Parts: sequence; structure tokens; C-alpha cells
Amino acid sequence: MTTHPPEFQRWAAVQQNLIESQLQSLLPAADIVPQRLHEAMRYAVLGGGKRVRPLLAFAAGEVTAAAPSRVVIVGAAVELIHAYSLVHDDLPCMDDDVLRRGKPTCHVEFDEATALLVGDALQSLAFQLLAEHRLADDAVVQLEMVKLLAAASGSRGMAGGQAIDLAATGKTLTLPELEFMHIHKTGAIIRAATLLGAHCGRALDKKELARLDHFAKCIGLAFQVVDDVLDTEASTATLGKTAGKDAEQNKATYVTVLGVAQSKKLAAELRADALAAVEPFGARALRLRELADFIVLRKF
Ligand code: GRG
Repeated sequence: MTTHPPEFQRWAAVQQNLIESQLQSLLPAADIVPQRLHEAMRYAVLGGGKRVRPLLAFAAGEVTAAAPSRVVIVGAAVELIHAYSLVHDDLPCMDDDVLRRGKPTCHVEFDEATALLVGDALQSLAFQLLAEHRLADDAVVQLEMVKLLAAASGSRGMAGGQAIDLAATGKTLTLPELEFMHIHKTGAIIRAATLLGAHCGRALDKKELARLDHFAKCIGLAFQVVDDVLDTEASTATLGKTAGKDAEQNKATYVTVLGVAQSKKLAAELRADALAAVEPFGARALRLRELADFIVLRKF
């Protein structure tokens, strides 16, 4: 995060450590039966990744003065869903990748059946966390939070986006089709992370919630646009995953549809749109603004 304000870098490091130690203690120990599955779950989740989604939860939690002890749980739950999606996405029946977060992918390090179960078990654990911990004063709000994550992960969210992505391989997509796919595949969990973080604190009114949701929608899309640009411009070593994979697999991306220059312009526009949406929150949205910059200006 070298190009970002030192104060933001310190804040992000503190939250990343918080989330790391929470995940460490929430994941079953590797010596508990079934050891191999637990070892593989810990391998897939711990010690890697930017933790962007938990950071968004923390930043949104600052808007509503949420207790960090609550936000860390929703951050962990969202990160578990994200980790499961990466493990399944890397399987031979999907993207068939061998490198993730600078390490061999889960099915390469363990085996395919174990990787499948890792994803299943991580998803279950995420919902167990949301059910087990007190996350909102009002139980109805907490139930809404469970529903929110379920909808974002399911067939009308991330899993649906992945299905559209698989079906689109080798096809030419229009810009609206590409956007629809990514709003689901990548955007849904990013939006859920942001809204869940906010729900841990004081209630927002409808307008405020819509502002936050618009911010998250723009940032979710910007994340994907930047991801597509990095796939063509960055190296495998920098990314910690195989670069150039989109072109190799003949995937429709923002770069294939718009070209690099227009994709960068789109990311900048989405960033500006996101920043405008949270402007009325003033100082409470400082971390959200900084994260928008981090997501759009990142180099990995
Ligand atoms: C298998 C149900 C299912 C869904 C998979 C999210 C996803 C859907 C697949 C991941 C493949 C991919 C490259 C998506 C594009 C953007 C993205 C989510 C990149 C990975 O997220 P980062 O950059 O990764 O936040 P780290 O490792 O930093 O957590």
C-alpha cells in the first residue's frame, strides 16, 4: 500500500491483524478430526490476501459507530465466503488454476475432493458465525444480516455471477452484460461486506443506506475493472496468481470490451461516483474514501 497515506496504512494494518487473529481462532485447529480438512481450511484462509472485504466492513462500521468486536465477526464471515469462492474457482472444473495468493492452490496442495469440502465447510462456518455472535441490538436486524449474506453468496449473487461467467467463456459480451456478470460475481460480496459492517452499528435511514449501497456497488465494479487491467499489465509474481489468465481462457473482460485506456477511465469514473455517494457522511466516511483509492490505485 505504498502510495497511500501512512495513517491509512497503519489503520489498514491494524484491521488486517485483527481479522487475521480472529480467523486464526475461529477456524478449527489442524489437529482436530478431520485433520486434513481442517488443515486445508486453514491453508486456504490464513496468511494471505489483501482482506479488502473485511476492510470495507470496518470502514462502513465507522460510518455507524459500530463496535469493532462485532465488525470483526462479519468481516471474518465475509472473508470465509470469499476464500471458499477462490478455492472453488481454482478447481479444474472452473478456472483450473495452480497459483493463489503466492502459493499452490488448495486442490494442488491437497486434492480436489478436499478442496471441494474446504469450500463447503468455509461457507457453513461463515453462516455459523453470523448466527452464533451478537451482531446487532435488534434480533430482526441480525436476521436481515444473515439473509443479506445468503442472498449475496447464492444463485442471485456470487454463485450466479460465476455461472454467467462460465457460460460466457469464448463469447463476446456487451458492456451491460459484462457489468451484470460482475455486479453479481465480484460485486455482491463487496456490497454485502460494506452493508454488514454498517449494520453492526446505529441504524441508517433509507437514504443513507442507499448512499452506502451505491458506494459499494461502484467500488465492487471498480474492483473488477482494475482486476481485469492488472491481469493484462501486472506480473504473476506481483499478483500472486497467474497473470494473463483471462486472455488465455478467452474471457470477456473490461480490457477486451473497452481496451486498457478506457477501462482505466471507467475505474476512475466509478471511484468518483463512489466518493460522491458518501460525501454527505463527512469525516465518518474517511476510511471508505481511502479504501476507494486503495482499490482503484492498487498494483496487485
Ligand atoms: C466458485 C461460487 C464461486 C464463485 C467464484 C469471486 C469468484 C467467484 C471468483 C474469483 C475469481 C476472480 C479472479 C474474480 C475476480 C475478482 C476477484 C474476486 C479477485 C480476487 O479477490 P482479491 O483480489 O483476492 O480480493 P485476495 O487474495 O486479495 O483476497
